[in-house]
Amino acid sequence: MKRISLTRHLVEEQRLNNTIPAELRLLIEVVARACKTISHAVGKGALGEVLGSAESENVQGEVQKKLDILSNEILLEANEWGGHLAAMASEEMETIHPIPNRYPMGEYLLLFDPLDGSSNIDVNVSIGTIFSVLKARDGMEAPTEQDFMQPGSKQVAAGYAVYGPQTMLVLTTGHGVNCFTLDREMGSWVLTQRNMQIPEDTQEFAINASNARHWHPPVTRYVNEMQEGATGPLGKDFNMRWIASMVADVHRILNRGGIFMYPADARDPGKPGKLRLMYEANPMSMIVEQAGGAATDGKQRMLDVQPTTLHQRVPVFLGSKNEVERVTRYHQE
Ligand code: AHM
Ligand code: MG
Repeated sequence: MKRISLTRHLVEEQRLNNTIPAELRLLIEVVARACKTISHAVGKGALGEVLGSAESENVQGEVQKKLDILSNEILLEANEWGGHLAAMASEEMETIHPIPNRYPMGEYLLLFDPLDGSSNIDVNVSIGTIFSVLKARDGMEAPTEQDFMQPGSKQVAAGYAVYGPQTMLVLTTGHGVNCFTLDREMGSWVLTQRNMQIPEDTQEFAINASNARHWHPPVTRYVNEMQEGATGPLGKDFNMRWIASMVADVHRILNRGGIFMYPADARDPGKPGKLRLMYEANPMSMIVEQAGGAATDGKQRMLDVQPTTLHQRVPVFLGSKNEVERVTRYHQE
C-alpha cells in the first residue's frame, strides 16, 4: 500500500481545490496531533490513572470525567501558540477561550467536544473527539461568543477522531470525506479511506429506545414502522445499533449506512434533545452531507440552523438520505 500521510493529503488537496491555506493546514495538523495525545491517554486507561469522575460538573450540569478534562486541556494547549486561531470553544467550558495575548491571533475559530461518549469512557467502549472550524469575521480584534454564532454551512472544516480498536481521524474540508488510521508505531496518520460515501438507503437505525415513552408522535410513528419490518409500511426489516458514542455510531453509518436519531422529547421543553449544535451536530452534519448523506433537526437542514447560544441543544436526525428525508417528512405531516 502506498502510504499517504495526513500532511501530504492536505498539501495535495490544497493544490487541487485551493481550500486548505497554510494556516488551516496547521490547524488541522495541530488538532490531529492533539488527538494522538488523547488517544494515548485513553489507551492507558487505569494504568494512566485517568479513569473515573473528576468530581466536577460542566456548564450543562453533567458530571465531568477525568479524561473529559484532560482531553480539553490537551486541545487547548496544543492550539494556543500556533497563530492560526482567534478563539476556541468547548463542551467542557462555559465561555469561549480567546487566544492569550502573548501569542499572535489567527483567523479561525475552533469548537470541540474533547471527549464524546462520556458514559463509555470507563467501560472501554469507543469514544472520540469532535471538532468544527469556522472563520472569524474580517478585522476582528477581540473575539466574542457572537462571532461563533454562524450556521454550520459556514464551517470550513469538520472532523472527528474515534478511539476504538483502531484510532481513526475522519476529516472534511468541503471536498468529500477522508479517513486516516493512526499508525501507532510510527505515530503518523495514514490515509486509509478516500471519499467515503453513505448509501442512500439503509436497513439499520440507531436511537436510545429507553426514551420511547417520551418521544413526539413523528418519531414514534417512524420507529414503529421500522420495527414492523418487511410486512409493515416500509416493506423491509431493520436492524438496530446504539453504541451511545455519537462518534462511533456516525462512524458505522459512514461505513455502511444507517440513520442516527437523538430527537427532542416531551420531558423538558427547555432542552430540545441532548446533543449540542455547535460542536456535535454541526460538524457531524457537514461530514455526513459531504459523504452524500443528509442531516436535519427534524424540520430543517441542520447546517442552516442559526445558532443563538454556544451550548444550545438540537434534535438530530442524520445518515442515509432517504431515511432522514422520510423522518423529516413525518415531522411536517
Ligand atoms: P457526552 O457529550 O456527554 O458524551 O454526550 C453525548 C453522547 C453521544 O455521544 C451519544 O450519542 C449520546 O450522548 C448517548 O446518549 P444516551 O446516554 O442517552 O445513550
Ligand atoms: Mg459529546
